[in-house]
Amino acid sequence: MDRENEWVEWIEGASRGEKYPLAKLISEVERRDSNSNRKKLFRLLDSIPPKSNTTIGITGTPGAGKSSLLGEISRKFLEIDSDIKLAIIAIDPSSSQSGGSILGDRTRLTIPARENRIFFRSQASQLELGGVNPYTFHVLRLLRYFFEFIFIETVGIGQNEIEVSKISDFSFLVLPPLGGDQIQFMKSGIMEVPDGFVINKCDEKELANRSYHMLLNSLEFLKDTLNEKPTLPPVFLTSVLNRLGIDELMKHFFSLEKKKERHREIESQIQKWILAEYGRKGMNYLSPLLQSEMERLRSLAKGGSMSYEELEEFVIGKMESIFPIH
Ligand SMILES: Nc1nc2c(ncn2[C@@H]2O[C@H](COP(=O)(O)OP(=O)(O)OP(=O)(O)O)[C@@H](O)[C@H]2O)c(=O)[nH]1
Ligand SMILES: [Mg+2]
Repeated sequence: MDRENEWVEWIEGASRGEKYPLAKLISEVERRDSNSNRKKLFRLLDSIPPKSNTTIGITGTPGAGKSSLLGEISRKFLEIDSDIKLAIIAIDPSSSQSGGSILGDRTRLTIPARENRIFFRSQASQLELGGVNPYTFHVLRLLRYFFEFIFIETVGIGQNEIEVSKISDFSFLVLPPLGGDQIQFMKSGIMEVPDGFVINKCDEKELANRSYHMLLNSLEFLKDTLNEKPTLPPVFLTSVLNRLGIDELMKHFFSLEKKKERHREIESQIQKWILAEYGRKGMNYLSPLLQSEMERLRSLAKGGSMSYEELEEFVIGKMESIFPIH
């Protein structure tokens, strides 16, 4: 069967909620150098009526309970009688194992095989600590054709949190109950990014209250340091262990009003791509060139006929001749 016919079949299957054809489609957009394939595939996908969807990035410190929360949300989601569908992409820092096994195993969540309202996918991370994979964006684009809600779990705060907030409509930071070192990073400005905070593992009331006030104080402090005073993002207290606070969090997720235009996401991806591509091409040109210049540079440096600064200027001049700035 030719490729496009196969794709049409997969798209039909995925639209019916079948997991295997959807997994096939995902593999297709995750392929390296898949530009021409992707172009055709997304053109085919555009024939499906668009769905309205919300994408939510769940990020936070390792082991804070992100997967457990998503597992619990999935469980509750399945109890609700509705047509809407939910997908979860977990960017796994340590493993490239496929499927929902990781999330499922960790959270002991068992989803009936025939259940087609929920879909899990793990994606190997490029970075050691769970950063967004270059293909996450395309997988997200693809999932938007089939699911109303899409969660993306990534590990880490700071850069990863910013990355995921660029490709999702909303992002939430999950933290364990707070300690002194957390207060430090809150002051660093990272706290401006998320649309909400979840303090998980609030198994005891006292611990929960203390953490809540600590976080609130830090946010107030941060707010005071900003010129444009933002409204404080909501803070949720949860315990997966005692099944506390999950309903409130879930209700909030499902009531979020879209705030981001899709084209902003595309702009940020294009910008990222251009920077990476420009840099990669630049290095490809420069490496052999500089290799052959190295001998000359070395002898110039050795002979003392050029100062260090002149050598620097010389190399920069070479680079500029390849990639003119103006
Ligand atoms: N006491 C307590 N433990 C919890 C709670 N939620 C999760 N855990 C435990 O915390 C550990 C880590 O949970 P995960 O859900 O894997 O955390 P994660 O943030 O997804 O972890 P990574 O993806 O590895 O960063 C597991 O042993 C969970 O059982 C909670 O509310 N209370
Ligand atoms: Mg996890």
